[in-house]
Amino acid sequence: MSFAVQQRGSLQVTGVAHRTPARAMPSMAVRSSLIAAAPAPARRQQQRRRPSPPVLAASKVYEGSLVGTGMKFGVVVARFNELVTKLLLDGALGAFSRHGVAADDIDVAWVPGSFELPVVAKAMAKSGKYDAVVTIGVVVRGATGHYDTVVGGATSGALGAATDTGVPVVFGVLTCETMEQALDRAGGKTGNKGGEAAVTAVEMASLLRDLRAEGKAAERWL
Ligand code: INI
Repeated sequence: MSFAVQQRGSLQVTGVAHRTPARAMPSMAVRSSLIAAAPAPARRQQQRRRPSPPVLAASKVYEGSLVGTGMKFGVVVARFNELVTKLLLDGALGAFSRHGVAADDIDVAWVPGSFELPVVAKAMAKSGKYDAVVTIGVVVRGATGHYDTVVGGATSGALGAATDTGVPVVFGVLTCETMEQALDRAGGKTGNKGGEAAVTAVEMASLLRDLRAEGKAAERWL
């Protein structure tokens, strides 16, 4: 039996398209028929393993680089729960710096609360001056009767700002049950989500830059 497909190999994060190394693997159709023919316990085991779908030999894989040198970023931060949002902002600025982004290439805008993040994020995205925008906020369920409203507005607003402009708008808003949980995620026990948001912004900006350079993603629709 000859197999005309390959499986995706391990990829380096370089920001360029990769051709994956060849490795003989049965096609999905062939594997499905093998699984269907197997006895039930073996079938269950196969199905649990869920192999990632094979990548065709001719495929080209794009993955954003984590080097942000020369890129420009906007950061919108909520003052509500400022004690924690400041820690998230510090985490984001530190991560940008570690990933090659110059301090001069980052603009920070403060807004009253998380509900106000999207309008400023979208306005910054539409300016055409930024490769990506990061939103930072903290919403604590116990602290508000309108938790769902604030979280829903911030979430859908950030998503809309990104999809309405073609500029990545990264969601660095903590949605927590307690202030303790928020502190854990702002440089405490479970890392700093502000830093993670900044790295996501670099990766997304780089991915779109590479795809656009080859005409494979639409230009920003500002
Ligand atoms: N804003 C937050 O960022 N976090 C919260 O926990 C919060 N609570 O608890 O209400 C909050 N409310 C303010 C809101 O974001 C707006 O600023 C306000 O509703 C005015 O539009």
